[in-house]
Amino acid sequence: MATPHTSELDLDIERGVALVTLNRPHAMNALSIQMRADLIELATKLDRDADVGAVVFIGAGGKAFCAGADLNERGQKSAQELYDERRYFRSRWINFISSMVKPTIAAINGYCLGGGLELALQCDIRIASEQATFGLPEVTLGFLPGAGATQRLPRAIGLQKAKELILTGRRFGAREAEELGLVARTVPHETLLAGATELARTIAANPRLSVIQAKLALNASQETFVSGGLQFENEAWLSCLLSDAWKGKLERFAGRKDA
Ligand code: DAK
Repeated sequence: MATPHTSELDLDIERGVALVTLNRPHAMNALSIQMRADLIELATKLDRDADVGAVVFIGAGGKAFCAGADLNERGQKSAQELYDERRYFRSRWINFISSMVKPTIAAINGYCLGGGLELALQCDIRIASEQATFGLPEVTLGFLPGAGATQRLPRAIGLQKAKELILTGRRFGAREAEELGLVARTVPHETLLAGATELARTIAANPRLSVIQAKLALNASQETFVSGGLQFENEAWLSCLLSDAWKGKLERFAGRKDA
């Protein structure tokens, strides 16, 4: 049973895993301005919460992960209002999940469109229900994906495929998403939440520092030359050496051999 956190988000924290549910099923969990503000605030809070080792994002209602921007809300605003809103939100929204140090998983349980897919692209790992449908329809609406997809999608699936998907705006299913490498795996609809939670638990059970440092080193691989990334990897490795987390693990392993 989901626990309300705000009027449009649920939050449940159990055994090191925070489950964040986008809760606007009447609107296919489309991103209202309020929900976006709440998500930004919550991400910061969860990143600082010592009880949280990994975060799973999912949509309420079983039909949609998130159908993108709330088009009804946007349609009622003037260009000036949209301009002001974007000026405020863009820098906060564009990296609010990707800048988290805790690992994040998008459990994509249905429609994952536009800004919804851009939100999922900020997550470290995406798992999809077989019923999931993806798409970046912005160009068909007279815009372009403006919350990161033009940069993150090519890195995830390659430039040519990203161009095909963004320039046509076509929808595609979970199998294709898996073949493209956009999702790590596709699972039966009814097992999605359990699968994503189990994955998050496995990650959260590992020593916190090594998980965080590994994530940051992996992120660096996408943003620097190899030589810079290898340097970053070395610094990340050395900082793990200064923690005690590894000692017990290695001693137990060595003791097993001695016994
Ligand atoms: N926003 C608001 N409400 C939405 C919604 C959305 N994005 N998507 C669905 N809903 C609402 C529907 O209006 C409907 O509400 P009621 O009529 O029941 O009150 C309810 O969810 C159920 O939707 P449907 O009856 O349409 O359900 P179906 O199963 O038939 O279809 C669907 C589901 C997700 C395929 C369909 O609803 C759909 O195509 N939704 C729109 C998806 C979409 O295009 N999302 C936008 C992605 S692009 C901007 C302009 C554009 C953008 C940003 C800014 N400016 C002008 C600044 C675009 C950004 C994007 O994210």
